[in-house]
Amino acid sequence: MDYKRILTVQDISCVGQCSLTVALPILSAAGHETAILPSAVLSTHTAGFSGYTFRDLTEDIPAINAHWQKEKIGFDAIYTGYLGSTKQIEYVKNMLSTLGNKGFTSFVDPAMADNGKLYPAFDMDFVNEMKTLAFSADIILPNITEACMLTGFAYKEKYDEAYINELLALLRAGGAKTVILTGVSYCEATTGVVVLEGGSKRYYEHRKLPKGSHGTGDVYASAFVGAYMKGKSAYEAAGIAAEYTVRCIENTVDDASHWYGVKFEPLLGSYIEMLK
Ligand code: PXL
Repeated sequence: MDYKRILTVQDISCVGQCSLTVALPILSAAGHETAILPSAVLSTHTAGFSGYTFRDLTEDIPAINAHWQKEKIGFDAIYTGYLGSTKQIEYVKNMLSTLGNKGFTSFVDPAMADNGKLYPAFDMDFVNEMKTLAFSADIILPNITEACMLTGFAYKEKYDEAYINELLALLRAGGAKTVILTGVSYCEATTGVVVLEGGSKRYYEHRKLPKGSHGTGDVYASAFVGAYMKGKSAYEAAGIAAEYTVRCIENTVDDASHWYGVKFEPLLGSYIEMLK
């Protein structure tokens, strides 16, 4: 009954524990049939490695979409992450409108920026096209930097609740439906996630570790999608994903050689337990 077919569209960073190498195992662990569409193939992710290869798969997408339509393959959800090009965003929007089963849910993680900066591969054309994808989705999962880029709001490292409320209002004015705003911290010891759904806004607060890790946005979004598609509410899914992500970071922080991602695999059992 709750066996869903989910398509996730994001890159394969062959090494680096992000995007598809994270989303596929987490969604599968949640018990979903997981189809993948690689947006690009990179030798590693782009945050901290240099000289990585990048093969853009944009031009493969229309034929893949056409084949799936011919075969009448549909999805209960499509979850998009790091995309390879501005043109690709347009193709992905088309997939959202052609490949959904009845009751379909679209999730967009506008994975393009963090800590006030765009990732190296992207420019403002990409941001502008991402706005149209994000504002058409049922659920978006931006961090504060991405939310600022989607709305043109000034990014601030230090902020208060009034700033976050203004940012949420701008997202809503842009057309956002449900918003899961990640990495919202009002004090030293904790951080959390704001869940804006319908007329309600709730904050899921959790412990903050002294050091951040790469790839946690993808672990978080994948765990959220997995839980939501198991029938959890947005707030419950936000909490499960936060708890799982924090455990993954705790499992990694002491290993200085493991700077490029989080060791999420040994904690998959605890994620499955939380979904029960
Ligand atoms: O985790 C986001 C991400 C995904 N894919 C690639 C990246 C990054 C972040 O830098 O470089 C290729």
